[in-house]
Amino acid sequence: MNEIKMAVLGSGGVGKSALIVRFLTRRFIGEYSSSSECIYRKRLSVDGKQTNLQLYEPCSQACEGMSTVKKQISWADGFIVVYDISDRSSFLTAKAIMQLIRELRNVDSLIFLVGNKQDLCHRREVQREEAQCLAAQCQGQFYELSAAEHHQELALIFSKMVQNASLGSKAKERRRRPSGSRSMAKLINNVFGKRRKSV
Ligand SMILES: Nc1nc2c(ncn2[C@@H]2O[C@H](COP(=O)(O)OP(=O)(O)O)[C@@H](O)[C@H]2O)c(=O)[nH]1
Ligand SMILES: [Mg+2]
Repeated sequence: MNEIKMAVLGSGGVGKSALIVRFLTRRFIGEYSSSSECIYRKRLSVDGKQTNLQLYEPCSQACEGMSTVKKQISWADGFIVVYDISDRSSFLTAKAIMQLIRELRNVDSLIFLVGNKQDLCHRREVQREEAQCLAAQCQGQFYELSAAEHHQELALIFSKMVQNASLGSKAKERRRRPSGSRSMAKLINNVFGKRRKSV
């Protein structure tokens, strides 16, 4: 079974829980607990293959030290870095997180930069162009939306992330496993009737 691990990062109050809960339940509740870190799990079918998606959200308080962020960065296959378009400081935090991800991980790891709370565009403090530019600099993709109002866009972002992550892991597997050992795996598979787990 495919495993995809995503970390949803960003400063407190930008709407990380709102985005995740909206994606998982289609509902926008409005108030979310922020006192503990959470891993949400969802089983999906990606290109006909069963996939376990894990979404990690760190707690919004206290545990934002560098070593914690570094641990989260090494754990995940993909990152959704969230800021609030009506809060400039949240964009600066997102920028620091993106740069740290690129320092610690190679360009294979996926980063989606998401500007949330688009419904508050009358209080906009971050221009789209600036965010687009940051995403491009960090080889990431950029989206702007509102967890409160846009369920479909949100579902699209998550499914893109899952699809890209699963393509990425397939490519990695191909690179790791030369064709000789692939046919050996097939042989073992045929003999024992079980697929060998890739390491
Ligand atoms: N107006 C508006 N408020 C939002 C949106 N998304 C989240 N919020 C609100 O922002 C606050 C913080 O959201 P939360 O998901 O707890 O943020 P987190 O700390 O990043 O997990 C809550 O009061 C949410 O209702 C949005 O798209 N628009
Ligand atoms: Mg939260």
